[in-house]
Amino acid sequence: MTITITAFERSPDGGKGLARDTRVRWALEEVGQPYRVRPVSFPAMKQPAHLALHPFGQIPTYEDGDLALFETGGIVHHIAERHAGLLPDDSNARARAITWMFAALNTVEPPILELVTAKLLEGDRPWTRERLPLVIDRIRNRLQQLSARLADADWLDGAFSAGDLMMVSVLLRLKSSGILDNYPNLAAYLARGEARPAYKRAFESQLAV
Ligand SMILES: N[C@@H](CCC(=O)N[C@@H](CS)C(=O)NCC(=O)O)C(=O)O
Repeated sequence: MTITITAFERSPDGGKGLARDTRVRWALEEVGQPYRVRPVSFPAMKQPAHLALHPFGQIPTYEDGDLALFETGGIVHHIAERHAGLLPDDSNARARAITWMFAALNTVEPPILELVTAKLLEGDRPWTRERLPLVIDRIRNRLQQLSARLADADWLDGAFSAGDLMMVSVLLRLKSSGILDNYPNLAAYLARGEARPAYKRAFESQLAV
């Protein structure tokens, strides 16, 4: 049974790899699992057939035989539990790696998404000029803390894990903003993630679509 994921038929980022199917592709590439991609259009995402897979009408989804999943946290965690390569064997180290996945999605990604909303969806609102510095401050606060924890380590907790995959995926959204320039260890961390052969394969495959 081949794993099938969904992705944008036409990604709004024009192939920069910021759509969230990239992190699922990356996880599958890291563990060496082949997969198929079913592209979906924006209207199709809101139709019953796709809503049956994803209650919020979004991508990506993941199908493997009888199992259908949505939410990248759940999908990447499932891939990491089912295949070797993304979670350590030691149970405490494994729990910490999973904690970093949650930290990426629940603590670091929300302020970064606020910036995306402020710039792309609310850029023309009169209050955006005042709001933007507050949003950027919240991001800087999180980056400062993350940078302090990472220090001069390569990865967040020993070897590369699903926690790093998720954290790098979340930080990628800041790449063009210049905000990471103040945190050289985070910029280097991002570059290390992007340099992984599995990430490169994931990036190239989403770009091809
Ligand atoms: N929390 C969800 C977010 C999914 C999400 O926001 N997907 C975006 C693409 S990256 C999407 O489908 N946007 C279109 C829409 O919401 O209509 C996850 O991590 O899977």
